[in-house]
Amino acid sequence: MLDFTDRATLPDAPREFGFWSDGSWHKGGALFERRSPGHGVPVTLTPRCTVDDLNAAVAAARRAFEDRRWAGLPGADRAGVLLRTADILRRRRDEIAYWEVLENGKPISQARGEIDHCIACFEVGAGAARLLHGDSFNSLGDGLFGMVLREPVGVVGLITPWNFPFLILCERIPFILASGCTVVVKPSEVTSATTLLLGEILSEAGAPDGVYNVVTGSGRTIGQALSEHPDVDMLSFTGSTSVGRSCVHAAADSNFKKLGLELGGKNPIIVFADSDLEDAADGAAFGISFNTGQCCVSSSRVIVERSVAREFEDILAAKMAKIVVGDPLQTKTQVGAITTDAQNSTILSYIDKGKAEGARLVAGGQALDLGGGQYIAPTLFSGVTPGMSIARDEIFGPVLSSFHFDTVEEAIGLANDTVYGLAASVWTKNIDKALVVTRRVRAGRFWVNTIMAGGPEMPLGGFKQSGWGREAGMYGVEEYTQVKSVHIEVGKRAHWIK
Ligand code: TXE
Repeated sequence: MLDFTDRATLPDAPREFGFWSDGSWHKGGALFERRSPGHGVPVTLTPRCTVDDLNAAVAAARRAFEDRRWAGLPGADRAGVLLRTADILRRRRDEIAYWEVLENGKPISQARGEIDHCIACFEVGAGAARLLHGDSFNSLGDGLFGMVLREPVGVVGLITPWNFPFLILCERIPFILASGCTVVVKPSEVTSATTLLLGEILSEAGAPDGVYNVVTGSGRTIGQALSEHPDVDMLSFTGSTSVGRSCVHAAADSNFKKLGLELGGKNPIIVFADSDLEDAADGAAFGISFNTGQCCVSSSRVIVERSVAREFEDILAAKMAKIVVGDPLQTKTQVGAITTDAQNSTILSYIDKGKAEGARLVAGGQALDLGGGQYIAPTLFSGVTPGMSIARDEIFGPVLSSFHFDTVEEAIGLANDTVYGLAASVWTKNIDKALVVTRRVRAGRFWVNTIMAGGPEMPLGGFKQSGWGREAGMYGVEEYTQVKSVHIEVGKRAHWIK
């Protein structure tokens, strides 16, 4: 029996999972072995599903949608399932967090906080299931009444990444299910365990068979087949911009399925001289180190007013040096392991590029040998100019680039000088400056004197090449619906043929 409390240790042998389809576990053929990025030992075995497995799951989701076992229920009944799911997650919180740590490498205390956020997502989703409604038009004259119905889109395909396997899932699933849609999920092949566990949790909470299905495997086979599946009505994809682009092509080439996309970011944090520099430095250190910077809303570009730049960078570098990097199973750890070998190489190559392109290394800048896993020290480069690759590319690691500005216009220009528009923040005590910058910086999520705060009541999503559509809250649930205009004649029809 594994212990999931603060005394948690590594499993003696990797845990084997089946895949979840049509309300039960199924044995897969070939298995994928996942090694813990924090410890280097095998922790899970998950199926490499076939396209036949995927087709069966889509067929189950289609049946569950068409016979109205889910969409036909009162919203209150769907809300009941989502609230019971929240209760089960509360009970199994430490267990889900444990598998998340072992497959992803994130610190256990962070993972537990993420599960708390996931519980909130299910609670907000339950509210959305009850509140979702359309509109009416009483303005069409006495002879006609208009209603706008909100109807579920149908079968949704959901493709998720490895950086927040359970959190990104839970920022979508409650809202997909609240709308009355059914779903087939394809998690990242390296972090599938917790997405699979949600299958048995939803089933225990009363979700009918076929409403939630999980098919595991590689992006190139299962992800691609899901994105081009002719019987999937909508695809929600979170991941790299390049795969997002291939999903757009796949949707167009198959059935013009509706798309929701949350893609990359190169998020600015603007620090004015009149801000509380200690607060701003703490926000910047957190913004780039949280989840080892493998976060789509990581604040990876700090844009600081020149008159305080040196002072600010000194405070920031001192804070970054104090961050506790280490074994993700230890509760004192603040920054864990880099999740994949490929991502580890990518981050280290960008640190080399930063040095080669002439940026000044102020903090970190190296891999850390902490035994068994792959770790990188939170890193700060100063004197970064817009042409450098560390200024332009999403590194997706704990590497922060610092730019300097003299005027508000210059700060806004630097912030918007990116193809992305996912998130941004501004730090100032001047309300006028805060509002000017809030209005002018193009980003889907914005913070003033704070960072990464919020809850599932608020919508998530990006401007520009950071994506299409919004997830979470009422905006999120509405994405999974389509509207139907209904026109009702009142009284006797005025005849066309006399
Ligand atoms: O992502 P992929 P990768 C960014 C980040 C990172 C880079 C590469 O910059 O360095 O992407 O990461 C599935 N059709 N982000 O390569 O490949 C895949 O199996 C359909 C930002 O891991 O986009 C996984 O489930 N699906 C991001 C999911 O897509 C395919 C989070 C994401 O993997 C597919 C992750 C295909 N052809 C990476 N190929 C964020 N915005 O949070 C792969 N997949």
